[in-house]
Amino acid sequence: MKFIYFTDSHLRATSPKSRLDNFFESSLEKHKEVFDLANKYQVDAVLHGGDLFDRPDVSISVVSQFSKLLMNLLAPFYIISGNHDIYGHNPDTVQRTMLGLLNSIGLIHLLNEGPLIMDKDKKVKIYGTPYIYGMDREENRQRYIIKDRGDEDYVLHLIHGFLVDEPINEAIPHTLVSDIVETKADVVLTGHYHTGFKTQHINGKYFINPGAIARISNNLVEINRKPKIILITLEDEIHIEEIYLKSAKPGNEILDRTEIEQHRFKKAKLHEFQELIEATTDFSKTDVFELIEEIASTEKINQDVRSEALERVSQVQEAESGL
Ligand SMILES: [Mn+2]
Repeated sequence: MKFIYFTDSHLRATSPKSRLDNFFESSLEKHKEVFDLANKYQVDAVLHGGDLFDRPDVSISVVSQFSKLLMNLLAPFYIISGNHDIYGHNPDTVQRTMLGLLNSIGLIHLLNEGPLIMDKDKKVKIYGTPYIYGMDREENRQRYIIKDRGDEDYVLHLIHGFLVDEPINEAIPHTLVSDIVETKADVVLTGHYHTGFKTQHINGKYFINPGAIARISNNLVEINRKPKIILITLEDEIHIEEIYLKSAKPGNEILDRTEIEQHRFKKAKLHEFQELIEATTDFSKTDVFELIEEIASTEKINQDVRSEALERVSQVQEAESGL
């Protein structure tokens, strides 16, 4: 059986300030190429690692134009929700989002609950673990680990979380591949960390994050990174192939470096530091949920108060979204 995997599309109508091109048009071109590849390779499913949309309430025009592309995709499209797809980092809100809308009309299929079984020449079980608040805190590590296996030939596991191959700054909650090698999944597919990492092959298992299909930030890593997708072929063995997208333009054509160039001599060190931070995190440093968490832990505020604060912020976000 064949699958295409890609992640972090961040579809939105407006262009991020770092981009020189029309971000949405470029996004549509890339997705068209991905779906054309899926049709050409006759894959059994397209798998997406989450953050399809940049916000839970992206505009109707974004959803309708993307839906037109989806209608030309022959294989089913399976996805888990990422932090950007939902309100308040809470996957229970997904039915009230644009991702939930596409799921309810059957254009995409959410894998947030329960595994899917596909049975053709091989029996394949696909698990989905959506992003939740505090996903990469130690108490949530078990979400990354599949404990049981049945009679299936292969197990795939889609996860939206900060999985990395090497330790990074401790201040940023993350999970290491070495922490989850006991998983019974054969192929672990993650997103969230836009830079991605080199595919890890450990004890016969694959740990894969090809990096975001979208390039949002103008740091050096992103400028040199070329968007790619993964072709997974499950026969008697697992074959993993990387395919770079032809429609993705070179980073220096689409990402604006002027501000950084101007400061080249004066503030080189500062920018180096800034780029390190940006490369290791894709969420805003002023994320209200991170702030609540920080205040709650430094001020030793109890769990009930913390949960209530998070719940209220998520209600306000949703009320203000206009959906
Ligand atoms: Mn993302």
